This record gives sequence, structure tokens and C-alpha cells, in this order.
Amino acid sequence: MRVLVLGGDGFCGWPTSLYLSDRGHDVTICDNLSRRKIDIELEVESLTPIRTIGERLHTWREVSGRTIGFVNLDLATEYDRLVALLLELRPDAIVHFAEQRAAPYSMRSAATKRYTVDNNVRATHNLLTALVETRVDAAIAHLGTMGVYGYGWSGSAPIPEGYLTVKVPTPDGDLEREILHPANPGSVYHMTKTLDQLLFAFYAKNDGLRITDLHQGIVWGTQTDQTARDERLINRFDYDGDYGTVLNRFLMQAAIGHPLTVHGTGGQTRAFIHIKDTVRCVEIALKNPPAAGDKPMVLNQMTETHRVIDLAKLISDTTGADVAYLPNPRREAEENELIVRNDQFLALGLDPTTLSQGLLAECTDIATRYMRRADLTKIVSRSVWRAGMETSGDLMTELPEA
Ligand code: NAD
Ligand code: USQ
Repeated sequence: MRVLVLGGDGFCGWPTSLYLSDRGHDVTICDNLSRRKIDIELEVESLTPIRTIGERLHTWREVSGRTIGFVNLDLATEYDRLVALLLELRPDAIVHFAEQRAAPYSMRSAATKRYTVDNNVRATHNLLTALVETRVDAAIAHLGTMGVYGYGWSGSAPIPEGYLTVKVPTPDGDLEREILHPANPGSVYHMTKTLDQLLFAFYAKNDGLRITDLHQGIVWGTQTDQTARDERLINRFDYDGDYGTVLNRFLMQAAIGHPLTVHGTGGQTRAFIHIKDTVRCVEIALKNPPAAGDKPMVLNQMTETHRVIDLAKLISDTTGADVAYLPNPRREAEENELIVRNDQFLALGLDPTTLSQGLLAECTDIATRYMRRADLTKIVSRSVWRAGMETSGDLMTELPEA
């Protein structure tokens, strides 16, 4: 397949691009490198020393003998260039990772709220209109989020895959209807993913676009078989309070001897998936697109659920790390249940990688190897959901002796 990977320089996009290339697909990455610019803005770097996109692509050619194309293009603002790219490449499939993806960053300020909405909604809409305008018949796999469903809305009822069957009362009895699962986003970032869902529903209905929306859980891990082939291919590892996600943060914190930063009681239950499964799921989705005229296919891309406090205890028990209970900077339920259906991926052949000591250790090893690159002032989350929730102070001021 000829595959265009939008956002292919990012944490999920880079290993996915390598995986698809390794599997024989003809891959082109399109990315405006905005994530690298946000690192500069936040004065933080990936814990792992990621190389420039040029060096990454050159190394992949050297290691695999395969070429991945690269186009530096802003999907949200460079519509005409996007149209030209689609006409030139005529991809069979497009993977859309290219959005601002951190909930804390999206809640930082009026400027980051506006950037997140402008960037994400315009990027997605530009892609859809460009496909209609060019008549390029590419199937889209978009990375959405489990967070569109919200947490605890339906108690212990399992979260279905995108759609909910409801009964509508009428004078002649109940009508059964299938609706998009009610959206209940917990941040401006998550809200943009719920807006994406409406764009997809419209363009699938009106123009017959073939769209799969992958409602992904929190991705953990760093390396895949491909990124591990050469240090210059290493994937990014975000540990800071905005972009670092909970499990990878805890693993990094344990590796450097920092107390594990549990927000509130840690009763939040979330869905997780290892990066090795992310890349597999994307290929499975690309190979099984919906037909033109179908509503968007929604697949819950997650393999297990855990309470934050249980993850902290598991890591603390194995590494001896302390657990710190911090005031929660977010507005979210203190406790929630979460049961998620992921039957479609299982039926399509996903063999889930679950939390295991080996994988946890691999992550801690990476964190230990690069711990001297950590900036300890960036660990505690400072972005707050509402003014007045700010915390101050650091839990650790020096790295342990080498
Ligand atoms: P990331 O920030 O590492 O990667 C996103 C990439 O998209 C970056 O390289 C960035 O430069 C690029 N990009 C952003 N806006 C762009 C634009 N307007 N034009 C061109 N390129 C643009 O994020 P990630 O962790 O790889 O996440 C990828 C996707 O998966 C996101 O849409 C995110 O919402 C979704 N997702 C991620 C996770 C996770 O835990 N990381 C979980 C669920 C869903
Ligand atoms: N949390 C802590 N301590 C920390 C960091 C986080 O207790 O040090 C808690 C948060 O308060 C939250 C939970 O852990 O309750 C998850 O936070 P997170 O930062 O790991 O994940 P989240 O903000 O939900 O966002 C991440 C990705 C996002 C993706 C989403 C999938 O950044 O792109 O969409 O996971 S999901 O959570 O399923 O919606």
C-alpha cells in the first residue's frame, strides 16, 4: 500500500512509519515538526535523544534499505500544498496522527486552548475537504482517544465501540436508534477529538469517505522492533508534566528515584496500550477499512485498564519508589469504573501485549540510561484546569550520584 502518515515524526507516528515501511508499504511522512517546536517553547526535551527527521530517515535507509519520504507541511494552514501532495502521491491509505495531543498543554492558557482547537479541527477538516476535492480515494485511519467517552458516565456498563443503541420514546412506542456515543471530554484537547468525530460522520455520509476512528487509550513503552535497531532511530520519551503520560512518567520517576506523582487519590481508571500494539493496530485498521457509504468505523484501540494508584503500587513494589499524593491539577472524577469493549481488534487478529515485568523493565532501563538528560523542574505537572489549582515546589532537586 502507498501510505501517507500525517504526524509521522511523533511518538506514535515515527514507530508506525517504520513498522509500515518494514512490512513493505511505501511510506511518506508529512509533519510540520510542531511537536519539536513545543519542546523548545516548554524548555524540555525528550528523555531519549531523538535525532533530526533527516538523520532518522537516513538511518532507516541505511539499516533497512528502504526509503521513507518526508514532506514538511502544516496540515492546518497549508491547504493548497496538501491538495498538491495528495494529487502527487495518490495514497491508498492515510494515517492521521497530526494533532496537538497533550491534555495539560491544551489547558495551560487561552493561547494553548486556541492553538489546540485551531490546529486539530482545521487539520482534520482540511484533510477531509482535500480528499473530496481531489477525489483521491484513500482510506483514513485517524487516531482518536478513549477520552471522548468520558469517565464514569455510564457507571459499570461496558463502553461500546463508538456507537450506542438507544430507545427513543414516540406516541407509537419506542424506536430503536444507533447514535454516536455521547461525548464527554475532560479537556480542550479531548474536546477536539469529539469535534473530529462529527466531521467524520458528516463526510462519510455526504461524500462516502472511508474513515476509521481509532479510540486509543494511553500509550506506554518507548521502543518497537524497528526503533530499537539503531540508537539513531530511538523513539521519543516524554516525561514532563504536560506531554509525559502517566505510566511512562511513573517508570521514569522510579528509575531516577523521584516519588511517583499520583494525582489526587489515584482512583482514576484509564485504558492502556503498548506502543508495539499501536503500530500493529494501525496496520490492521488500514487493511480492513469500511466501505464507501458506511458510517465511520470506530475501534477501541486499547488492551487493558488500570487504576492510576494500582500502577503506582505495582511500580513502587518492584522498584522501592515512594508514592506522592499530589493535589490533582485536573478537574476529573476521583474514582471511576472503566470496562471497554475491544472485540473488533481481537476479531481482526490483535494479540494484546499486556503489562509485564519485562516490558516495564525495558522502559525503566531506557529511563536509567538517559536519566542525566532529565530536568527535575519539569516533572511535577503545573498546567491546571482552572485558576487557583496551581501547585508549587519540586519533589526532588538532585539526581542520584552516577
Ligand atoms: P505527538 O505530539 O508525539 O505527535 C504528533 C505529531 O503531529 C508531531 O510530530 C507533530 O509535529 C505533528 N503535527 C501536529 N500538528 C500538525 C499539523 N498541523 N501539521 C502537520 N503535523 C502536525 O503525539 P503522539 O503521542 O504521537 O500522538 C499521535 C496521535 O495519537 C494524536 O492525534 C493523539 O491524539 C493520539 N493519541 C495519542 C496517545 C498517546 O498516549 N500518546 C493516546 C491516544 C491517542
Ligand atoms: N496522572 C497522574 N499522575 C501523573 C500524570 C497523570 O496521576 O503524573 C493521571 C491524570 O490525572 C489522569 C491519568 O493519570 O487521571 C491519565 O493522564 P495521562 O496524562 O497519562 O493521559 P491523558 O491526559 O488522558 O492523555 C493521554 C494522551 C492523549 C490521549 C489519552 C488517551 O496524552 O493524547 O488521547 O492519553 S485517554 O486517556 O484514553 O483518553
